[in-house]
Amino acid sequence: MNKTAFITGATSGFGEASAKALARDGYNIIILGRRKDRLEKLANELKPTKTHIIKADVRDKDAILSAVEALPEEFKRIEILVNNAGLALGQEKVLDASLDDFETMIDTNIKGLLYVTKAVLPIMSAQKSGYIFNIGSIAGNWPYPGGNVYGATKAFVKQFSFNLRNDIKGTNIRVTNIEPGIAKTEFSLVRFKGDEAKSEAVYDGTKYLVADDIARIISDCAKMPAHVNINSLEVMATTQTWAGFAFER
Ligand code: NDP
Ligand code: 8X3
Repeated sequence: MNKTAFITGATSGFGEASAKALARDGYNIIILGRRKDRLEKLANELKPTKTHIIKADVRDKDAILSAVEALPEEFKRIEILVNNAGLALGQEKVLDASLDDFETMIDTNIKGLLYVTKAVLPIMSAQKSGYIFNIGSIAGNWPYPGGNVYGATKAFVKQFSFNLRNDIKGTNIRVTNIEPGIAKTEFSLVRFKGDEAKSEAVYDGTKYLVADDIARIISDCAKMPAHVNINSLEVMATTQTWAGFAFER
């Protein structure tokens, strides 16, 4: 069998939870991220599931293409790709925000996702089956102050997901853009560059989504009959709603 699921950004949050869920569903697992110690710990936890580690930065095009090229035989039949690696950096307004942060988000959330997709697509196309989950965000659907470039990268992910479907017509490959609202992972700690108080304040006093919620959605979508394609799936905590429009007075 050796049906394989490939999860990027598996060292934390949604990616780690998805790797565990898909291992429980019987897939061999490829986990990718930059933190090797966490990848090794996860591979250990996933035993007896067959797990292959790729320690790489999704921004490194050559590393991504060659790692997929060099996959061991039992991990070559990639049926699921979870394009999850990504981040927000800062929440300052454009005027005050850092260009370096903008570039890191664009390089990771857009270009990194493209590199992994381009590396894996020939495999799915040749086997005429596969399921690509792109992790977008509500930030790609709805603007909020300080969401500027992060939201724009996730809007790219959404539109790319839809356009990809047109280009792979006839291959049986499914594509779903998952668009979560606020969820407690390391996301805010990364966004606020290690400031724990600022990160905790995001989640303080409310009931947020957790990584397992997203992993469960991925696992459940993958179990839908092969003729069903969910184009996009926006999911928020029940406690999260919209704030309305602002007026300048
Ligand atoms: P975490 O910070 O907990 O996890 C992010 C993962 O991405 C880590 O495993 C990290 O691994 C990996 N990653 C980041 N940059 C790179 C890179 N350059 N190369 C390889 N891996 C990378 O956050 P989440 O689990 O919350 O985030 C996962 C995805 O979900 C992101 O795309 C995020 O934008 C999106 N999202 C998050 C929401 C939230 O509220 N939490 C809501 C909506 C969407 P490592 O550092 O080891 O490389
Ligand atoms: C993460 C959700 O609303 O913090 O993508 O941007 S939000």
